[in-house]
Amino acid sequence: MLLNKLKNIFQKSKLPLKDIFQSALFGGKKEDYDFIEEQLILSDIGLNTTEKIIKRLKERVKNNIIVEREKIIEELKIILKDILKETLLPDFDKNRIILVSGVNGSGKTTSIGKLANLVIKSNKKVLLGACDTFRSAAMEQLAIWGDRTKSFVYIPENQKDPAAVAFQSVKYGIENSFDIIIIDTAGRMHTNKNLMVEMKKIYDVLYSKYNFMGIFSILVIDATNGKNTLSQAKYFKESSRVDAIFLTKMDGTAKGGSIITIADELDLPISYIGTGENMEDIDIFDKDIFIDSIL
Ligand SMILES: Nc1nc2c(ncn2[C@@H]2O[C@H](COP(=O)(O)OP(=O)(O)OP(=O)(O)O)[C@@H](O)[C@H]2O)c(=O)[nH]1
Ligand SMILES: [Mg+2]
Repeated sequence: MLLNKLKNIFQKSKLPLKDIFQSALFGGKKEDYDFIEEQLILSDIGLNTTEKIIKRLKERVKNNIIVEREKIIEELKIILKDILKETLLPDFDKNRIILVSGVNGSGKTTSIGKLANLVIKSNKKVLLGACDTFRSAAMEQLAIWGDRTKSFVYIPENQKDPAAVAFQSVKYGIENSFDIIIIDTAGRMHTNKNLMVEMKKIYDVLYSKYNFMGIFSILVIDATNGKNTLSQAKYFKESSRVDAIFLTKMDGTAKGGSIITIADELDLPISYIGTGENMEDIDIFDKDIFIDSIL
């Protein structure tokens, strides 16, 4: 995506800080820090992350130094860029299985379509494994993405166990020399214990049998869901290994503060962002552009 377009997308998630900072000088006093702390929390940054930011700000701005408030924004940018991890992308030469999980409606299947389209453009053969056996409509939806992207969709016959389907998809993919196998899973609420156990089973089967395929596990998070997603995402991270986050719906009303909090608290890198409903609406997350745009 063009740089300006990407900036516009990110600017929608702007932190509501700047007007306040422009108002006066920063004196490095307790009330100055309290004020910034309050503003960060009002910007949807979680308590832990806010405390981390304030601590680092104090280290960077020597006490009692009076500086322009603009300088504080620059310092915050440095701190926030440091808090966000470096973007982590699958290496499609080495990570041949992409496992996709997330809560209901977060955008998993759509993002799989986008990823398939990306990979196919580099002349690789892609298989999509329809492990969302929960609803038949889910398999149909994946089949549509298969048609659009010209990737093959493995649809199980008489097999309802998603872990078994994951296994079969990969087996089929290897036997038929597919380069990349992307596994779609059913959306699940983190509070549904059985479904989380099922997710772990998919994960365990793949890792025990096909670790050599370089599994890359992506957690899809709806960026417009705010901090609610944090506890959900923590459960996913606990029940299966997650390598990176795919942030969807960045074209919507995503809040910059909650994105920073999610990435910080989960201690996970962000890989891609979804910026619309079409297969081209995918971009690599760039933390520098993101932070410069939201502050
Ligand atoms: N605007 C926008 N919409 C998106 C994006 N990604 C997905 N969607 C929409 O979000 C809705 C849900 O997407 P799905 O891909 O079906 O989500 P899912 O996680 O597979 O859903 P379940 O399988 O039911 O859990 C659809 O209407 C998608 O078009 C995005 O980046 N931007
Ligand atoms: Mg789906």
